Amino acid sequence: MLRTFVEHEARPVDSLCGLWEFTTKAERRDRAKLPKRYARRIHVPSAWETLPGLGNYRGRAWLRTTVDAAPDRALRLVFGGVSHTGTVFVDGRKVGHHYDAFTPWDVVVPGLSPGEHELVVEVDNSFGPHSALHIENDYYTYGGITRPAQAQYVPEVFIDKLFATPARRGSRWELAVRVRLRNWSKKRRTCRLVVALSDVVLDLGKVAVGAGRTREVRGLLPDLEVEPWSPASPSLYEAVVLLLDGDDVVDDLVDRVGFREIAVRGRKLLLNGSPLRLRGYNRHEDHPLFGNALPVEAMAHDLALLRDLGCNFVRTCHYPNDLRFLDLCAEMGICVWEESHARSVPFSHPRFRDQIAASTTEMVAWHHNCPAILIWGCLNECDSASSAGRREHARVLKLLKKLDPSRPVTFASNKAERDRCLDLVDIVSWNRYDAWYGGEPPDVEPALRRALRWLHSAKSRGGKGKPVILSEFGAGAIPGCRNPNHAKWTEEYQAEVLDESLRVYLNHPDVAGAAIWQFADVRVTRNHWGGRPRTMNNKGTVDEYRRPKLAYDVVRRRMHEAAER
Ligand code: ADA
Repeated sequence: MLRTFVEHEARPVDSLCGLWEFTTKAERRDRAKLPKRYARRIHVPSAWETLPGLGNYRGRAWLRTTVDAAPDRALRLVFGGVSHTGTVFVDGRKVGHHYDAFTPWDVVVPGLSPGEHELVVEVDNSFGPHSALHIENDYYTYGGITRPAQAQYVPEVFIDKLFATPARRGSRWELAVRVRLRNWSKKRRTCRLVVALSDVVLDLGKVAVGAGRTREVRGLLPDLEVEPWSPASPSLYEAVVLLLDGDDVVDDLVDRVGFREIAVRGRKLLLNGSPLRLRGYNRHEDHPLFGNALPVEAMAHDLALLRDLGCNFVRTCHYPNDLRFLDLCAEMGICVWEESHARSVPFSHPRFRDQIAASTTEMVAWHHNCPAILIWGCLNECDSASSAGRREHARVLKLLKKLDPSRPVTFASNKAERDRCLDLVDIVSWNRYDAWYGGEPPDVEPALRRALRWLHSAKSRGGKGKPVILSEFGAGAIPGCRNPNHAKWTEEYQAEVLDESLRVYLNHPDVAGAAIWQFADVRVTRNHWGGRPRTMNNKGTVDEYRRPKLAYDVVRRRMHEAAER
């Protein structure tokens, strides 16, 4: 399942999860377009680095299975995530291609004869001129079909997406809906469209969609008496979209919505009209046993630890996350800042503009309805200090606003007083390491005071009066490295840094949110910064296997104290 709940009752769906045949380029002897022999088997989803001997494999590989086609319906292949480039072949014919590990994508294949067909996915995780976003970095780009995949069987006109946006109207709510329909056939087709939420039904009437075209239909479900969504009470409702031919349901889509409104008022964030303070972590999708292909049980375990730590907030640094993780956040009342894929990437890369636009567009298209996502982010620690960099920030932030005007936007900046983009955002977000890359714990408070004084002056060029999130802060601790003198890299020093940072950030009236860098230790690429200790980013409060460091109890105490205030 791509989600934690069933999305289709009427549309037939087959899971593509399980063992596929697998071979890497290094293992191939033939020169054909597709391999003639597959050396071994691999599980979908998984990262190939978890297979013996492939721990460092970077390059191309092929995965093969079979898939059924159905009469009168097209095969729609949906991939939750392929890391990082996937090219799809059915019976040897190329039918689809997608770049970026972190967004879902689909391929519609009409005209297949009913019965079994060969499905091959060529996967590439190499770096180079074809890849602007996956580069040597402070996290690892794994290889493989790393999120669940599905075969769906869709009629000529099918429901592609639902975009649902709740709004408060006094004590009642309304839900604006936009349904995207696609027609893969060579003829114009008409069908009836209905949207339902609990017992409220909105009949959108007959809709015609031209041959090979996409069409969007809008409607409003007014005056709804519903329980709002909040971290304390994460109520969810099923929105059901139906396509009818006469009385027959020919296609459907179920998504979940939560009724909540996030707003910026002065220096505060408001959730459903009340001030909200975000307390939590930056979390990478990374685990030594699974790479970036965490099973849902491991995701739920991470969230259980975050809850135990007293958190209400996760930042999905530095890319869109697995839909199932977002579903769990919605169910557990964990607020999310989700950002499109980019960490300190150079804007000069020839593919930067089209790849960042695709990551941003696909993120909003597939994740729009998740009520837990309160903030859209982008461009972590990119060049926000020059006029050329400002142009790129303006482009991506404007795109985010156009795709979804209902959520505030931000980016995590490490440019401090040199930033030239703060007028472009709703929330000012700072990555600050005042007690790690230079400085010591007593420096945290005066550094924040100075930064806020600058921000709320004309010198910040547009940041004045906006809410602030401390989007990263922390210190590295090599697990088990202990030293009574609190030397750098010890668990003691990390605990001290986090204790002081949380004391300052969680108590300051002008700080609307704080996200520790980071939840767990993660693998980084070998050449990042010439190599980090253990080839890991060691700033986790838990290690890569989720074993707590000394800081765990310190964070837990500070977060719970703040929650009770
Ligand atoms: C940056 C960056 C993170 C990580 C962190 C660190 O702020 O956004 O991805 O690299 O610093 O550990 O230095």
